[in-house]
Amino acid sequence: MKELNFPLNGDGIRIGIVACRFNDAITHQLLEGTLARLKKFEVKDEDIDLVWVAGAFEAPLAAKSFADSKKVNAVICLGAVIRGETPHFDYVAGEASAGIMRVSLDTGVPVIFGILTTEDYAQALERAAVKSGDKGGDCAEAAIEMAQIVKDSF
Ligand code: INI
Repeated sequence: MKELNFPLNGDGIRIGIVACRFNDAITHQLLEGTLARLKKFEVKDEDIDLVWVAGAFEAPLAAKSFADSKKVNAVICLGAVIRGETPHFDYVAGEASAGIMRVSLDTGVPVIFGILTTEDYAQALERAAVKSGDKGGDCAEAAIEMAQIVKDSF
């Protein structure tokens, strides 16, 4: 058996970030954690592109534009869909997650699902804040790891 193991190394990896303006205070927390963790693992600032979209529903298409450009090794989508705030939670959250997975599989470019889906605002804040859940940081690590797997492994 050959187990593929390598330390996280973001040097030379290019990242596209799609950030949702809806619930933007949450997205900013996620973004802060993502950028800090990308830096920690040596992703260069000039190798990061950021685009803002209206909400989670728009995230898959923006992610596809990044992926199709072939200028990034991974895309990270950041946002929050909060059940308490919308009767169409299931549509927005469901389409965002399905769309992101589809873009990833269709293009071969890893697209990381950093869109929180929570019951209420407090839960979203808890998961997003750098000092508590730091989901944005986790997404940065997942993006680097997947970029390395796709680039280097097989
Ligand atoms: N978009 C979100 O990112 N989060 C939400 O919680 C949300 N709610 O509550 O509706 C939301 N709606 C907007 C949606 O993503 C689109 O931007 C909009 O429908 C225009 O297409």
